[in-house]
Amino acid sequence: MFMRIDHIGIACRDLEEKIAFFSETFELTVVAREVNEEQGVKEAMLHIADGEGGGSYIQLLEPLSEDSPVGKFLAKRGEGVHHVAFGVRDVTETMAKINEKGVRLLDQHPRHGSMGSEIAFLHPKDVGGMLTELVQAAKR
Ligand code: CMX
Ligand code: CO
Repeated sequence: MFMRIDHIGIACRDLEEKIAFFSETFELTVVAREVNEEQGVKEAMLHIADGEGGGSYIQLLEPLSEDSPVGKFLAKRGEGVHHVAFGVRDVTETMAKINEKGVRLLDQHPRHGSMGSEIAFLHPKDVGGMLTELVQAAKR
């Protein structure tokens, strides 16, 4: 089902400060910066490696508002790992397969993710406390 870890999403208060930290400390390169209004985030993707069906990244996330998913997370838990995203071949197919096993989908249909990807989230309470994202990378 999972081809690779696509990214680790990290909630932060100051995107520019965290981009500087991650790129300088770990010698990572920012390959995309986007504002995703639907997800309520301003984000940056830092490339780590290339894998089957797409790359793997660190995703830095700053909330656009306090009542967005990342805004609420920061208020409750502070900065840190927010979600883990797995690369899948076909997100719609994978959502259906996982939902059949009783895991709640937070999205009924795939949404737009970073760099032209299609994404969907699984409820953290059904995945041992880990907010889980499925990613079908854009065709290269
Ligand atoms: N990881 C693990 N648990 C989480 C969590 C996270 N990121 N976010 C919330 N939770 C837990 C909370 O701690 C809370 O648990 P308790 O009841 O035990 O305290 C419970 O889930 C409910 O949390 P809440 O603060 O009341 O928030 P909501 O239920 O309103 O929303 C969630 C939680 C996961 C449904 C919502 O954040 C969501 O839909 N997320 C998916 C979309 C998203 O996160 N987008 C931003 C990233 C975009 C991208 O990657 O591109
Ligand atoms: Co993500």
